[in-house]
Amino acid sequence: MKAKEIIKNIIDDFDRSCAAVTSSEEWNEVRVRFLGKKSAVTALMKQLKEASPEEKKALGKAINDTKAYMERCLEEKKKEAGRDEQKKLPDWSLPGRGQIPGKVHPLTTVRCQMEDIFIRMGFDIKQGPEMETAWHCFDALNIPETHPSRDEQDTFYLNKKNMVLRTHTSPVQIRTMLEQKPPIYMIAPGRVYRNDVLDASHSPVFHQVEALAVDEKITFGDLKGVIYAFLTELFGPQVKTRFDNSFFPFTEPSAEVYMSCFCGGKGCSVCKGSGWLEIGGAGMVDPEVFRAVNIDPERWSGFAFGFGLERMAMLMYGVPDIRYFYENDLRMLKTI
Ligand code: 2NM
Repeated sequence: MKAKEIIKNIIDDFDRSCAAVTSSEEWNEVRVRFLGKKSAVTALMKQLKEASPEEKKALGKAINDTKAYMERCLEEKKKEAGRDEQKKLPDWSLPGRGQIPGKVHPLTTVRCQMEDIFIRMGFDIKQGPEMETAWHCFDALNIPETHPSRDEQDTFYLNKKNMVLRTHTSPVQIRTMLEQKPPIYMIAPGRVYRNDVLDASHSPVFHQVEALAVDEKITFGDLKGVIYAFLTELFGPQVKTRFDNSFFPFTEPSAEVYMSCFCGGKGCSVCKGSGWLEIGGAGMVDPEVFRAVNIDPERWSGFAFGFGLERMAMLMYGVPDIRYFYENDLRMLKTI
């Protein structure tokens, strides 16, 4: 076989082998096979010694050109492989995956807003036990032994005698009045329990925010003024308040508290056309309550009121069902 033909075969073989390279190991195999000591090109170089001077010149050039060609091809292939390998690396410039940050629960948000307003009006925030004596929860609040709220249908009684899960946060007011001398300005936000139906507006566990002010010459006008100030701070200056007569064993007189609806009083589905929303109860502390905690009702007077935290949050955010607050459904938690 003539040298020219041999070289052509070598180049054809090299081209096929080089094109098939997919890894750095294969690339190195091809390099050794075609340019190493035992390669066909090296063998041709050895034959060169036996060639005539004219042949030597032509064949030498052909061999060198072939080696140079193969080196170029291999270099090119190496760069190509480098580019491919770079493509496999992560693209650090891509934006990160979306993170869902944690969020404050809507009930906590509303409670903190309410606490903030009362703190600015000079009220302290007080807490007390959720397991209460029947005395703190009922007797001291002038709730008689026969009152329906003391029925097992409404109150969770604990195994220990005369212990209950508190049905309102008023026992915190009782404890505060037993511990502190007036003047007292305090609120008691907290969890309360009722052995009640469970539906869209009732839960056996819910939260109240109750307020108490005890001082000399506290009047019903003070009560109305504080509630008005509180509601306009919470909802805005357009809010109107209305008080309707009511009855609680622990206040006299007692009132139901209404605020103007978010529809502006025109009437909508939330206020059922009335333009008013019932949001809580209030009244002047009954002298019997003062006597139970050794405060002289001849010298001191006071007002108290209470709101349901869930009801407030439902009105503020348009939540149609109280149970949504406890299910931890992200669709609910994300939107508020
Ligand atoms: C309400 C409504 C009216 C209230 C009364 C007292 C206390 F301890 F001072 F007598 N604490 N909370 C009260 C009065 C609570 O919630 C609807």
